[in-house]
Amino acid sequence: MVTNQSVNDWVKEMAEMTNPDEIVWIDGSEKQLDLIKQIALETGEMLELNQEKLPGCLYYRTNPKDVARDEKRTVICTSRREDAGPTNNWVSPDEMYAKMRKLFKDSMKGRTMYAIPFSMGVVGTEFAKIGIELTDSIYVVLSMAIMTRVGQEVIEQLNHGADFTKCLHSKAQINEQEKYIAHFPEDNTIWSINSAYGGNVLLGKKCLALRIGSYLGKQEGWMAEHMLILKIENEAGESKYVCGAFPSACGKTNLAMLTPPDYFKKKGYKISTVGDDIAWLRIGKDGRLYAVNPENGFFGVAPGTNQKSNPNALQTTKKGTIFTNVARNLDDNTVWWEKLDKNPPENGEDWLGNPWNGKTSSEKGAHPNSRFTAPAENCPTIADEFFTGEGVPISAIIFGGRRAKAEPLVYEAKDWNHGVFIGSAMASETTAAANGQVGVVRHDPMAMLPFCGYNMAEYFQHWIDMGKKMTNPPRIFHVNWFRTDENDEFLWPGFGDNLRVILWMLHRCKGTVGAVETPLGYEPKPEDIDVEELNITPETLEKLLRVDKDAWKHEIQDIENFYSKFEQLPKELTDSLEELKQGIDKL
Ligand code: GTP
Ligand code: SPV
Ligand code: MN
Repeated sequence: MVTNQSVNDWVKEMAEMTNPDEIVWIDGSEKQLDLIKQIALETGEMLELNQEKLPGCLYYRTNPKDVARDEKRTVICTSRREDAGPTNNWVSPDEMYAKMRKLFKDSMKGRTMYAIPFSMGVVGTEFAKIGIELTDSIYVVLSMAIMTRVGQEVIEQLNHGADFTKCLHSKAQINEQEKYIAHFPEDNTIWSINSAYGGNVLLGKKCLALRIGSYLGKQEGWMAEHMLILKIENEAGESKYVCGAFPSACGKTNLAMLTPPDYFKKKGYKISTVGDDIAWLRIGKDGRLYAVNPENGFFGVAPGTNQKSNPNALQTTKKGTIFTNVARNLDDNTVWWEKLDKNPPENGEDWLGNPWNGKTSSEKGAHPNSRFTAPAENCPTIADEFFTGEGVPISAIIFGGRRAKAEPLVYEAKDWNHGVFIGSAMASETTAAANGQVGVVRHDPMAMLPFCGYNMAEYFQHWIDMGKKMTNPPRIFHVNWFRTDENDEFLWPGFGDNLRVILWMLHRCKGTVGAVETPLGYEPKPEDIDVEELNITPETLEKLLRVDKDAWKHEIQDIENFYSKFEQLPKELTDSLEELKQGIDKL
């Protein structure tokens, strides 16, 4: 029972507005979740999959126009426009509340309002933050129960007076004209309506853990980042941890769960997964940066996931998982997506629910942004540290993008501030993770363009300030697994072989390997990337590492254009840009 008066007052006020038939508090018990699941199966909102092959797994389909994050409908509502900054959509809080109150009026009529108490981070740890999501969607209830820590323990925290983020969601009529994902950082409040797609409705994830989180982090002196967290154990049994910020659908889940090439496995290298999408970072007493994964599950891209590319992710989805917008095999009631295997169903149903023969159809069976929602504890490589919720010390931060040209395989920043510049200047080809055109290069600083809850110039300043507070900051690197040759083929094998690049980074951190200075930063000497048992020619490696003068002249112009959006940028960044320009001119 919730005894916290401010919680009860708020729930009452939201219920008066949305007018549900009843309110059900989620206690997190299996029994209750099972009952709720039965309702979704009876109404057809969700489908049960083959319970022998995929125990506890469900299938869910969204409206065909509601299959990805919607950045145009995502708004930051601060009193002052400049506090949202030039990269966010801004509406004043008064105007947005007024507009949305009308949409939420009676939006839950005839339905149940579920109240989901959840914690981002292990309940009660230093890093953890609490939220309550009110929703009329069973899909949201079951997904939040996978993605976050839900239930009684959180209610106890609330009853002890813990602060919480007020999250309200209604699927309403799924009307794309009236879809809004609105953030009110000054009120610690999130309102989302007329969507049912994960990133727009699982409000603990991008909305709380990144947009509200980044705003709180700025005020409280920590960071909320779109980053994976990876643990690497070497032959000697030493453990190191790295974080990586890549834009949506650019390889975080895959890097976080990577399988070392046999050669490294035999030598005794071991990889574990701490997080695949979000990292919360704090400075420890020893002056190092520590990271936790505030989530409790993975909301991962399905297409491309297979036994070879990411066996750990595949294994993770074998039980207790919700699949969204993938194809179905009607013969055995299982799921399928592009590149899962070479055996698509003949008697299938595509993500739209139409009959689909994967052997003969030229149409895709799964939506390119179809996803799995799977418990982290299913992951064969999940790290012990994930469960303690205590931070792991970060040796390196990796920025990366999906870039066919210009960006080399890897380079290292000269120092923290130069690394912040590299992050601020990042660009990547857009993907199906957000509505809009795919494959267009756009600036996506620190992979946070869609997720920074305040003015991005201040966010850059926050990065620089955090650097000043650390006596032993992580080294910063930039990678690109996606550089292509003249035939548009990837030059680098990627996936498990990315470990080879990470090991170079760890050698740099230790000081056991040299480097070549370029205008971009320090690049590896080709012989320092261990390509043992990898079929790659010295020419290909040279192409991967090449700094192309003409391409970089264009890059610099693009960075200048992007920077011109901001009224005031930290001088450290504009100085680094000037230095880069001079370096490239001299090539
Ligand atoms: P979000 O969940 O949207 O934040 O994405 P993510 O960064 O976790 O991306 P994910 O790991 O799911 O990868 C997205 C796509 O990139 C998948 O189709 C992968 O198969 C592909 N991919 C991942 N790593 C590599 C790589 O090293 N090389 C190549 N060529 N493709 C990769
Ligand atoms: C992303 O788009 O970066 C995701 C999926 O990780 S979502 O949760 O929808 O944002
Ligand atoms: Mn993401």
